[in-house]
Formats: sequence, C-alpha cells, structure tokens
Amino acid sequence: MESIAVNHKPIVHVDYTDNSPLLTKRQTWRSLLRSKWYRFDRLTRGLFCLMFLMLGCALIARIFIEIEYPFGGKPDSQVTIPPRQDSDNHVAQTDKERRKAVRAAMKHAWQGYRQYAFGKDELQPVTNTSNNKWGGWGVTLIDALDTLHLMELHEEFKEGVHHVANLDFTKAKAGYTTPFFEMIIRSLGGLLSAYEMSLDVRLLHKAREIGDALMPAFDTPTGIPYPRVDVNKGKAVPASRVCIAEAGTVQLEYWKLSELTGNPVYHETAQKVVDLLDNAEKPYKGLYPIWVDINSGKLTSGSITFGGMGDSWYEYMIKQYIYSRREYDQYRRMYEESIDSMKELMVRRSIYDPEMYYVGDLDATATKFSPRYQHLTCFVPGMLALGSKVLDRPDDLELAKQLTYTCFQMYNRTATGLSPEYIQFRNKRDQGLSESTENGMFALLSLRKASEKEKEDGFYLGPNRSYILRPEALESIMIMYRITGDKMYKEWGWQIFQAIEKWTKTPSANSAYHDVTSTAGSSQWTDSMESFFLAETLKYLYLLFSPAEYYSLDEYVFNTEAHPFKIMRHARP
Ligand code: DMJ
Repeated sequence: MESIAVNHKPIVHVDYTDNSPLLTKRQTWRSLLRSKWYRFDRLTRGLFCLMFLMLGCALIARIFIEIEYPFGGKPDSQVTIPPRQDSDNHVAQTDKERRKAVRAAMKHAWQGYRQYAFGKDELQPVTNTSNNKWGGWGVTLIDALDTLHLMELHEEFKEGVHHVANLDFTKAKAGYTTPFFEMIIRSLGGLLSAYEMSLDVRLLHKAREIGDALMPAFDTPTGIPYPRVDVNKGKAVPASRVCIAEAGTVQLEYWKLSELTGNPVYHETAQKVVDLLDNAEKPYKGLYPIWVDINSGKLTSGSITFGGMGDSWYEYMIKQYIYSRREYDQYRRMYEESIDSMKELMVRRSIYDPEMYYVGDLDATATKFSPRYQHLTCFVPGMLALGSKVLDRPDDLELAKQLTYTCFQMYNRTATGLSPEYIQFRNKRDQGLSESTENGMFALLSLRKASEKEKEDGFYLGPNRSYILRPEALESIMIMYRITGDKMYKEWGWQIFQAIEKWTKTPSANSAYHDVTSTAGSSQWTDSMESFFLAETLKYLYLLFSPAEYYSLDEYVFNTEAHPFKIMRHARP
C-alpha cells in the first residue's frame, strides 16, 4: 500500500517578529492546516474534495427544498390586497349561475385589457401596463375574439373585429421575427374560428393574410418549417432544428384555411410535414423525440413527451382524423400507434396514491423514464376520451378518468387550489426502464425520505410552483363531462374556477401566480396574463356549464388553442 507522504509542501516559516498578532495567528493556523492537508496523497485529497462538493450540493438541495420552498407553502409574506372571500362564489349552484359567473370573469379580464392595453399583445394586470412581445398585433384581442362571440359579448366582439380589420400582418416592428407555431394556433386559429362564428368576411381576409405571410416558413430543404418568420422581409429565419409540436401543430389551421378559401396549397404544404415525420425513423413505434432536424428530416434528439414541445403533435393526430370526417386513415393509424406506446411505456401511478395515474416523459431512446407530470400533459385525458369515442377504445376512457383525477388533484392538494407547472413522483424500478437522470438535481432530491405530506398527496413539488392561468386540466374536465355525463367533473371545474377567482383576480384582470403553495395573495402575482387565459381557460369553463349541444363535440373540433372549427363537410374535394 502506498504510504502517506508527509510534507510535500515546504513548511511555511512564520515571521514572529511581525508586530501584528492577528496576522501571526492566522498564518500559524494556515500553515498548520496546510501541513495536515498535505499529509494526504493526491488521490485522498481528491476524494475529500469530491466529498465536500457532494455535501455542499446536498446541503443546497436540502435548503432549497426545506427552507426556500417548504412543502405546503412559504410563511405568508405581506398581503397587500386580501384574497376574495369564498362566499363571493359559493352562491352559484346551477349551471346557469355558474355560466354567468364565468362570463363575468371574461368580462372583467376583457375590460381590463380594453382599458389599459387595447390592441397591444398583453395586459400586465398588476401594473396595468402592456407589452408587445408577440409582434404587436394584439394577440390577446385576436385570441379572445371567439370566446367573446361564444359568450354573447357582442359589443366587445364588434369592437375587436373592427380593430383586426385595420391590422397589417405583413408588417411587424423592425427586427421582430414571428414565432410560426404560436402565430398559427393563436391568431390564424382565432380568426378562422371567429369567422366561422360570425361570417364576417373581414376576418377571413385577415386569416388569409396571416396564412400567406407565414407560408415562407416551409421554404426549407425538406419542407419542415423553420420556427420563425420575418414577415417584413417575406422570409423565414434559417435554423437547423424545430420541435415536433411546432412543426406538427399548424396542419389543422392550414387545412381549415384551404377549406374556407378553396386553395388546397395550404393543406398540401402542411400535410407534407406529417408524411415526412410519419416515415421518419423512431426509437419506438409511435413515439417521437422532440427535436427534428430541418435539413435531413430526421428525429434527432430530446425527450419524448406528451408535455411541452411534444404535446399538440399527438393531439392533432386524432383531431385531424375527426376534422376529416374520419377519412384520413393515416391519422387514425398514427394516433393508435402513439397511444399504444404511450400506455406501454409512459403511464405509471403514484406509490402513495394508487388512484393517481400519470404520464411521465422518456429520453430520446425511450429507455429512461422521468417521473413527472406536467400541467401541459393534462390535455391527454381529454384527447384519450375523444379518441375512445371516435375509435371505440373503451380502455382509453378508463385511463382518461384516472389521469383527469390526477390533474384535478394537482389543484385540489395545494394550499391555494391552483396547480403548479408540474408534479414529481418517486421512481419505481419496473417496466424494464432504467431511472432517468435527466432531472439532475431532482433525481437527487427524490432520494430523500418521503415527507408525510408527500405520502398524503401522492406526489411532491419541483421548484417551479407557478400557475400561469393554463387551461389543460379544465379542457380535459370539460371533455370528460361531455363524454361521460358524470356531474363530478362540473364540481371539479367549479372548484378550480373559484380558486382562479380567489387567487389570481386583480382589480383589472387576472394574473399568473408565483407559488401555488403560498396563500400570500397579491404579493404572488407576477403581472402576466397570457392570451390563452381568455382563449382557452375561460372558454372551456363556460362550455363546461353550457348544454352539451352548444359547440357540440360532434360538430366541432377545437384547435390546440381552443378555437372551435366546424368539422369539414367533405373531407376530399
Ligand atoms: C396553449 O398555447 C396551447 O394549448 C398550446 O398547445 C400549449 N399550451 C398553451 C397553454 O398552456
């Protein structure tokens, strides 16, 4: 065995003639420590360093979880505006009353936007300022139009249409490049659906203007779109990759545009993307890693997820099948392949609450499982329920019920009744998949002992505990109610609506909430209201309390931004 080398370093000679006693003391200590430290060989010193580093990390992780984000909420900081009283909303018991309450919420948010941000992209609902981070065409206004119409807010709708009619979608502020997917799902989708509701032809003209302005996105070696377009130059911004949700969630909108204008080019161009990805090599049947190489058309890397960046790619398989009157069998096949593999590899349940099923994420090779459930993934139960009806897959409806339960508990089991961006589960070694290390720090955290709270809830929370007014859980709740007729879903939706009213309502509109485990109220407002709150969240709530024939799922298919499109009359011209 190698002997421990002593005194590798020269001994530091301390000058005791120095007048400064403090300096002398420090130097003595230093030299003593140094001489001790260098008694160890290099390997041992290295191991010590590694140990200290790991201890440091563990400590930080611990502090992070226990102090900065204690489960169950930070101690309340100063509340400047008291939260609304529960009694404000408990009175509404009938569907009619609840619909009225949701309509009032829409009116409130719209009025704040109208007063402080009309024509701007977003209202900042705490400071009552605005931003133009989506190109400055007023994305909130465009996204909200069909909700206004559907809630019979006709004066507001008219005013909105008048504004849109005067916009020019071929011009943006200098240097701004438009995110292709977002503009398609929010603005093109919004205008097409508002046109179908009102038959105001100005809306169709503007829809076509957007559609044309963004078509250069497809000018790539493979036809797979670039993610951004410079409408001022009439060109896309070259890029090497795009995520699958961005490339594969524009087809429904372009198809509707073809149907309404009689020009097949929109649909044909967008359809080529699906054909290419359908034929691309995949790590597992029906599962697509999120990154697509635009130049080769290959699925390159990234996770496999039904959450952010993957989600609506899968959603549009079944929706296009429905939209095409079930005539495009390609979409049925793709959907069934994806859902079968998702069920095989990506669905698990909580160790502590066996009722709680969730869809986790996989790595690009489909061999490592990441046990978290994103709020974004909560659209899945609604999708499964639709698919179960259309394709007669009764098992999918059972899974949809279990997943909706988890989505509801994401709200129900926090102090505010709002849901965080995602929840985490403890890994269980099964299904032949190894544990994912993708979550880095969180893999480490999941090694700690489960708290009583986690055992009760069935899940634990990551660092992002914000609720940004997202719609997915309510989307599924609405669809589940319509498909099963189970009134429990209405109660769940109503409970979530009350939490939204209580914690996110500002004097002018609604704000995203920083930490759903904190009951601090207004100090948690982040001064942001994304357009999907008006386009989706409030619309799905309103439909939940409306008769099932109102925008019936037999006649309409909703785009991923909740814009209802009439199912086409004839699938093939
Ligand atoms: C919406 O813009 C769309 O639903 C999109 O597909 C992903 N999610 C956001 C809202 O959460």
